[in-house]
Amino acid sequence: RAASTRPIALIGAPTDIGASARGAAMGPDALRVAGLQTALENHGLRVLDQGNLSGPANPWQTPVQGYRHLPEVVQWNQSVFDAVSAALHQGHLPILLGGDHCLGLGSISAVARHCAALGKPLRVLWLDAHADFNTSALTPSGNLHGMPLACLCGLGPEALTQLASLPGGAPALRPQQIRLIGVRSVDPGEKRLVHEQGLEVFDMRYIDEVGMRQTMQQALAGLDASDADFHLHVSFDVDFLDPEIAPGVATTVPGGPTYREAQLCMEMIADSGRLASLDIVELNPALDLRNRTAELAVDLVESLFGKSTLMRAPSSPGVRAAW
Ligand code: EXY
Ligand code: MN
Ligand code: MN
Ligand code: MN
Repeated sequence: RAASTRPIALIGAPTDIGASARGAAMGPDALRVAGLQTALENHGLRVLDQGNLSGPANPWQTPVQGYRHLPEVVQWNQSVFDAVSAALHQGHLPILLGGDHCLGLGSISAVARHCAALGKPLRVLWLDAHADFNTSALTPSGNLHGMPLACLCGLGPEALTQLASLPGGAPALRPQQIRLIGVRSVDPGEKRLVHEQGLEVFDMRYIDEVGMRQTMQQALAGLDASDADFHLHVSFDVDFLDPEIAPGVATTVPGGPTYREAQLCMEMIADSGRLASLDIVELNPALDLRNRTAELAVDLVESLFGKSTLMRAPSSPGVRAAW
């Protein structure tokens, strides 16, 4: 199926307000320097770079009641919510350029509100080494980039769980809408909560055992139901990738998807034809090597938007070239 022909809106959110280390604030510009806009344009897509949002500086303080920088995190996410909402309203496909993963809150709250208003079913793929499902009681760090998914499910401070302001104060997401992919580092209390909430998790052990192909088939299952026009949101934490290929993140965890596995993951999402919004988060140029991780992220995002090296229909055995 053809990739979306909607214009793409690039929205930069240069902050590391929810992170464990400084540097992710430079993510948006590193992705620009790596040629994100041109790469997408080369696939025939229209791309509008809306520049960077602004927000409070990182005061780099210790946690207060289990949260680090909560007021600043709220402010940044409110700006992201407004910008992503506006892009969706104009019929654009928003790509949030983070910034750390706490910003997924504002982005996905906007998507959830948009889908609720249109009566569209929503599914979220969370590509991450972590589950990002901590609460103030469970967090070992107080860093809000470890909590956005729990907040989206209604577990967290009201200023964050109510960003979408859905009717009846409903949370932005129900756990059934989420697929966690690539997970390999979860805190003990966080693990219990993920199970209690019933999230569908495709951890690295699962990917090792069944392969990326079957993993993605399952994660994308049901999206092609002809009676439902699904909105698919992808929240791409760059630490999803194996640190051997993606060193430019602060929270590296060994044993992530290889280059080929990551490509297959992105290509299968593209084949679903449902991608309608995206976050690219946690890229930390201060830790990168010659912008290699940013360039890899751009390469993968190209695949996500339909760049393919296939010489045959997916999964067909026709290896003989057609010319
Ligand atoms: N689970 C740890 C914490 O909550 O502090 C680490 C979270 C890292 C989150 C990264 C970005 O996805
Ligand atoms: Mn994350
Ligand atoms: Mn992560
Ligand atoms: Mn590619």
